Amino acid sequence: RFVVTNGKNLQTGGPGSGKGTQCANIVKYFGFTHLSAGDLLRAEIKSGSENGTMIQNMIKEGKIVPPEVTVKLLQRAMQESGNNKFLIDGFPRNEENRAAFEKVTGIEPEFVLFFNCSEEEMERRLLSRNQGRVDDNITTIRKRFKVFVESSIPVIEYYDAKSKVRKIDAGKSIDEVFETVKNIFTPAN
Ligand code: UP5
Ligand code: MG
Repeated sequence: RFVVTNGKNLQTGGPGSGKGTQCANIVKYFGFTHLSAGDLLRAEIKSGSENGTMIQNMIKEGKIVPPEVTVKLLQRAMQESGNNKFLIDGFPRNEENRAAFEKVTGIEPEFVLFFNCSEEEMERRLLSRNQGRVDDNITTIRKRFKVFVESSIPVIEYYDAKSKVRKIDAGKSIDEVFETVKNIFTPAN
């Protein structure tokens, strides 16, 4: 069991592994502020920002947006939240993003949740999501999986070497996965 005090926790796991779904549950139970890097980037596109076209093109290709953009959005959202307990969802996706975030914010995560799920299951979930995301098509999904394996897994290994990773079997039902998540966040008595 792990005791959360002033948590800054990262949520990672492949595309469609259920990060957003479980973050919503964690927020309800444990009072964290949920910051999805992907949601912040999509909001930035909608806001008509000068970076919007670049971000949109990268998301369509499953590529990782440079940290100058993403870290700034996360920092602003943290400041505006008025909270000091954050769940940062879907970030950092590569070493460059991780290093930039820790340098700029001075924040190291308390722990990192890794939602482990097979590609077959993640693909099934993404193709049946139907929320009109430009990256939920089979061509982009394959690219996202490749980027996850090549760039994001090394970040998980980096945190694992620091004993910060809590690996979760995310292939089960939403409720079953949340039972595991709850145990990780509940202080031991
Ligand atoms: N679902 C969830 N859990 C389930 C379960 N246990 N059983 C059955 N179904 C389950 O879930 C996906 C779908 O599956 C939903 O329909 C859900 O109901 C169902 P969700 O919780 O949305 O999964 P999540 O892991 O959040 O999937 P998401 O697609 O959001 O993951 P990605 O990591 O691909 O997306 P994200 O928004 O983080 O990033 C998108 C893109 O933005 C990236 O590819 C990249 O181009 C860019 N990006 C950056 O460049 N930098 C960043 O730091 C972040 C993003
Ligand atoms: Mg998500």
